[in-house]
Amino acid sequence: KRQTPTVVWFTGLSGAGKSTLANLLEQRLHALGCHTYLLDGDNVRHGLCRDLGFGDADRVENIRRVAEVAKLMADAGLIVLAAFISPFRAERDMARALLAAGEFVEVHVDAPLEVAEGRDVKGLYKKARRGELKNFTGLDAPYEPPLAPELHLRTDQCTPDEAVARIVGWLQAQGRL
Ligand code: GGZ
Repeated sequence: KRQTPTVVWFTGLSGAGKSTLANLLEQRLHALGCHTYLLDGDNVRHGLCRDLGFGDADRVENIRRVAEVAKLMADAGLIVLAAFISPFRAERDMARALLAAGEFVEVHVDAPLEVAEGRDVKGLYKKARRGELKNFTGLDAPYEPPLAPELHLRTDQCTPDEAVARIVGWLQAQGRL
């Protein structure tokens, strides 16, 4: 199966749907015969980045490491799916700059804060509102939305299936799948 090494970079608030879309996209890509690797907080913050917290400097370092690993995996020929809040434009641009032109596909997984907070799958927003969790993105830590992402998906206005179909369609139209 022919595929072009690509990093699909999902950015957005906690609860916006990054992991949901990344996991579903991975299923679709496997069905198309693609080789992929999914990087997210679950497999990174417990290992490679277990020494890092959620202050600004630690988030910067988290994204720097993930971007370097994503680059290595893309060099190995994989389609890499990276799902991190990645709140700062500068670090997302740094990740983009590590890769060849067209290899970095920035996907803004966008839902209004009220919607993301309303989902609160893990109860983290509640904790943060009670003051038990500091530096929570969207509450007392910043999120800088992308200015020119390759894809902007409003997850409060479409189903996960629809959102992922848009990503697959975009990758196919670009000749990357
Ligand atoms: C934001 C936090 C925080 C704080 C723990 N702020 O929805 P989740 O739970 O499963 O995903 C969030 C995850 C964010 O980790 P990232 O590595 O993606 O962040 S960053 O890119 O900013 O480095 C959330 C949980 O960790 N979590 N504390 N204070 N999210």
